[in-house]
Amino acid sequence: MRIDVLTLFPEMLAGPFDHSIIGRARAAGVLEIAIHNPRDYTADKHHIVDDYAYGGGPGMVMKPEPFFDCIDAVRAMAEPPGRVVLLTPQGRLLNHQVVAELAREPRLIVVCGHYEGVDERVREFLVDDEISIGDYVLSGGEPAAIVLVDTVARHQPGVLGSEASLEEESHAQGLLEYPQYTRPAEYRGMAVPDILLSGHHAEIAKWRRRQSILRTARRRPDLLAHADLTPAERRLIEEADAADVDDDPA
Ligand code: 4G3
Repeated sequence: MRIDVLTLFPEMLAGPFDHSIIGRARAAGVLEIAIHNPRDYTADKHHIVDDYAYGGGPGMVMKPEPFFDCIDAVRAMAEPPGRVVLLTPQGRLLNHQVVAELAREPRLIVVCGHYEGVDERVREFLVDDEISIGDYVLSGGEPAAIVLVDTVARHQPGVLGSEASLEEESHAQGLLEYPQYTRPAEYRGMAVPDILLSGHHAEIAKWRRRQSILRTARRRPDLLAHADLTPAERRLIEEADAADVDDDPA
């Protein structure tokens, strides 16, 4: 997969794209990332990328020409043309399903907005998809682009340790993750649950599933609507609700 990122602040992205999951995906050759600055596609002496809003009002608006010219040039660099994604608070909310959908694309062109927004003609005629990483406003789209690229990178085959780990992850199953422990078995009087030290793999799997379900019911009941639960597991939640049986402090 190839991802082209358009940003007026390329320095904000260089570091994050060189390390951890994204760095590994690039090193493995399953993800190619190229960063472009629309300012480099301006023709005027001062390389102006923003202007006052027609109709007045506070703040600046990003001009259309640098985006159109930059995307024309970027599209000519490789095939296929690529879906253009704008990161904006007005976009559809990013979640596991949206990530899985974007991760199947052979190419994405990700646009980071700034100021009070971009000229509406960019949205209307250049952008295919508007995505938001959450209901809050950022100073610019760059942190959102890092989130998007990271989540899409971990869906590329061969990026995670084993193919199984993505499916087991939080949200893939519509459930939150179960509690994890490592050594020591007791630390400052806090013990690891006995079951995890028992070596009974089937019992451990049952305990983890139960923890995932109860934790999701308590913290994110909205996720249960789409979770794949057996009737017995649905009853478990009702019983826990009635008895308030829950070891989760949250
Ligand atoms: C306004 C994305 C601001 C319009 C970007 C871009 C939050 C998110 C910006 C626009 C952003 C988000 C830049 N803030 N929740 N700020 O994903 O197109």
